[in-house]
Formats: sequence, C-alpha cells, structure tokens
Amino acid sequence: PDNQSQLGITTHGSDWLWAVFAVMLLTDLVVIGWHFTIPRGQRLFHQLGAIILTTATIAYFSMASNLGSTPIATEFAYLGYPIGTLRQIWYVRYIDWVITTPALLLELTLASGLPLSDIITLVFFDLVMIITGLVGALVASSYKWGYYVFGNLALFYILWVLFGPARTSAGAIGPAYKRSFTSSAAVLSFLWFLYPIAWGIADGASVIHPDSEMIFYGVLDVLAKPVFIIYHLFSLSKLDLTALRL
Ligand code: RET
Repeated sequence: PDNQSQLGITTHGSDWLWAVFAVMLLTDLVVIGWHFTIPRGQRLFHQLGAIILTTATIAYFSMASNLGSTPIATEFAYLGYPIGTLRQIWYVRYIDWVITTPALLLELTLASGLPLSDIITLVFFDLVMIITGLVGALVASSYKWGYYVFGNLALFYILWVLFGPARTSAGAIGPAYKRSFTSSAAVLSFLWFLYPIAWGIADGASVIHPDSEMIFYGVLDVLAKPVFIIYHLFSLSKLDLTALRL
C-alpha cells in the first residue's frame, strides 16, 4: 500500500461522497418545495426535515472535498496487519449529528404529544451521545472506550423514552397517531442502533479503513435522513395534525 493508505488516510472516497451529497441536496429541495404546499401551522415537520437535510448537504460537501478530518494516533490495522499509527478521524460528522440528531428526535416526538420536559431531557441525552462519540474519537488512549460507554448509555435512554413514554403519549392522541409513531420510531431505532457499531470498528478499534467507514456511514446516513424523513412525512400526511399544537 502507498503512504496514504498506510496512514489510514483515504484519497478516493470522493465520488461516493459526492453521490451522497447529491441525494441530500435533491431530497432537501423536494422537502422545501413540499413545505410550501402545507398550510402554515402544520409545516413544522417539513421545516425540521429541511433543517436536517441542509445540514447533511453541507457536511457531505465538506467530506467530498476532503475537508473535516484530522489524524489521531492509533494502532491502525488493515486486513489484520498493523500497518500504521495514525487514523483519519472525520470530526465533521459529529458537527452534523449535533444538529441533525436532536432535530430528528424533535421530528418524531413533536408528533407524539410527549411533554416538553421529557423532550428536553431526550435532547440532552442525544447531545451527550454525540459529544461523547466525538471526544472518544479524538482521544488516542483506551479512555476512548469510557466515552463510548457513556454514549451508549445515552442511546439506551433515548430508545427507552421512545418505546415507553412517547409511545404511550401518542396512544393518548389516538390509535392512528400511535400506529404512525410506532412504525417511525421502530425504523429510527433500528438505524440508530447501527451507528455505535460503525463507531466501534472505525473511530474506536480502527479495524476498518476510512474508505469502508465512508460506505458504512454513507448508507446509514441516506437511510436515517432522506429515507426516514420522506417516510415519516408521508406517514404524518395521513393524520389530522390539528390535534397537535405546533
Ligand atoms: C456514537 C458513538 C458513541 C455511542 C453512540 C453513538 C451513536 C450515534 C448515533 C448517530 C446517529 C446519527 C444519525 C445521523 C443522520 O444521518 C456517537 C457513534 C451510541 C445514533 C441518525
């Protein structure tokens, strides 16, 4: 392998990253256009969708332009052979997630009737999850796994709120709300559960090359942002949103 790949630094991920950028941008434009067709007072979910997709568009612009990473010391192994001591850590993802994951939780829970105090706690633990993931990725020593544990505990709390109190609140609005909430929450939980697995083998243990990390997170990001948002907006379009105060 050349010097670049010995350092675990990729130079040929950008076609894929530009493709993901294009998906984010096009979906963003569709959601912005769609939002104008919705009466004011019921546009909140489209607006949050556009916030999420605009953020992702700019994050993928950065990564496709090879910007937003920094080398961190690690024992980098490729195909089982230790071949380097640095890994490219893409911190720009976490800056994206610090905006988009709270917005995704708002997208879901503002249609559930969950009390505001619970939503604020949910957003707090989401920020704990993302920021511990960022700090852990930047830490070279095995203390990084301490941050990882905090992040995973925060994710468990989030999933517990979604399937406990939030689902109960949605049921109190009506059976159609409960059905819509439960299916969107199930899709979101399944996808979110895969992110810490990607972190563990990429920024954590560094057993996959940053090129593979780009494919793993890229597929997940397309499912968790554009696909999830379109699915959720269609699901909400069948409900009477005047039951919510937005
Ligand atoms: C980290 C590492 C620390 C432990 C956990 C994580 C979870 C991250 C998640 C990210 C979701 C991102 C999404 C992006 C949108 O496209 C930070 C990887 C639990 C769940 C949905």
